[in-house]
Amino acid sequence: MILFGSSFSPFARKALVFAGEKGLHVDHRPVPPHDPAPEFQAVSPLGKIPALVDGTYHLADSSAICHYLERKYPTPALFPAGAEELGRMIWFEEFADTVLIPTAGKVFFQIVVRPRLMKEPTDMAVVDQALTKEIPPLLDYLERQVTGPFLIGGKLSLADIAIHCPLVNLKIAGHPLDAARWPKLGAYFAGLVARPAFGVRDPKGG
Ligand SMILES: N[C@@H](CCC(=O)N[C@@H](CS)C(=O)NCC(=O)O)C(=O)O
Repeated sequence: MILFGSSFSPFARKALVFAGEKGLHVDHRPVPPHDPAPEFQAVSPLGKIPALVDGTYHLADSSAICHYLERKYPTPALFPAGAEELGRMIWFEEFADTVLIPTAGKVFFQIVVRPRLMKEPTDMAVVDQALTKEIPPLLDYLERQVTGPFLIGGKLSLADIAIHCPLVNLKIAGHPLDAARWPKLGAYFAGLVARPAFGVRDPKGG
């Protein structure tokens, strides 16, 4: 299996950690979005990362990849069995993908992507607005949801993997979660990143 996508991308990180927790070996190709390599272009119709190639089969979306891997490699299960728990897992993944990633992504884009990759200056007003106004209510919400090492049913699930990814981006950008302000979330995050499969590192840093 080949997984295209730099782990600077929280979506690529989600797929990489998910595969790692399944015990799967993936040949990781840490390309950026819209990489011109023909083998990447052929499997990512929108040029987005991540993209997975499994033999003659391919997929380009982190959620689709995780669903595919869960069905193809059911053990260890990373989706809960019960209807209510499955619904909550999907909610947390959606919350990560559509709310937390875009918001934390503003900080990451301004502090890491613009200066390092685009050779452009950081817009500190955007960073300050995200850090002081937009992100804290989201972390307050998560702080209320966390009751232990995992969000759902006392077991690791895609919900945990998805939620931790944007928190990694904040850390790489030099704004790690303030564990004094969000202590339950801080302990939860520390427990997750201590797991070997969560130790994904981009070759360019982070
Ligand atoms: N829904 C997609 C989103 C993937 C995505 O937006 N990846 C970003 C990198 S973090 C990307 O490739 N952006 C390039 C673009 O939007 O053109 C997924 O879950 O994989």
